[in-house]
Amino acid sequence: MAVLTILHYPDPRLRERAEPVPEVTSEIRALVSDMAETMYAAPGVGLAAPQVGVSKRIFVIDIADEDEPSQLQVFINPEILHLDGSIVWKEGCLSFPDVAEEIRRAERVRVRAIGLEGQPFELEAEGLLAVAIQHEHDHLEGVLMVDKLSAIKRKLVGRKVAKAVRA
Ligand code: GNR
Ligand code: NI
Repeated sequence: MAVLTILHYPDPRLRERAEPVPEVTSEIRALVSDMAETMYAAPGVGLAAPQVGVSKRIFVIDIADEDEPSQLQVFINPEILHLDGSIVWKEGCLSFPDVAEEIRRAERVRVRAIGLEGQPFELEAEGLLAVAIQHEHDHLEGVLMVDKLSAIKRKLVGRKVAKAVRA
């Protein structure tokens, strides 16, 4: 187990499209375990493999409150099957320290993925879980939350991250 280094914007590795996972091996399970440890240490509600420099289609999410038992959800080769509705959420991203911005996304999402035992599953989510699934899925496509902001806000966010990373 290890806490991995999280890449910060504008690292070019955050812009790559991640590769599908051909098989859930013990190496993949070890990576997922490190990703979960990294997410909890941060702490964050999600983490995608490209954020730790691994170009694979994997993300982890845990939206349980701090006073609740942890509920790790692992998504390998996730596919968004359906989106509907609209919701604005104040999002953060571990690759954008000190940034929180309101972003509009779908309110509900249906996703198919493979779990840690290699089993396919489907899930319907709304609220924070739906937002987090879309945020993490974007990371696998090299899409970042700043891409959803106006050019002016994007520039401000870039400067804020540079300052936070220097500090
Ligand atoms: O920790 C995180 N919080 C968060 C809050 C609202 C919407 C999305 C997120 S994801 C983020 C962790 C992260 O950067 N995942 O890629
Ligand atoms: Ni993020």
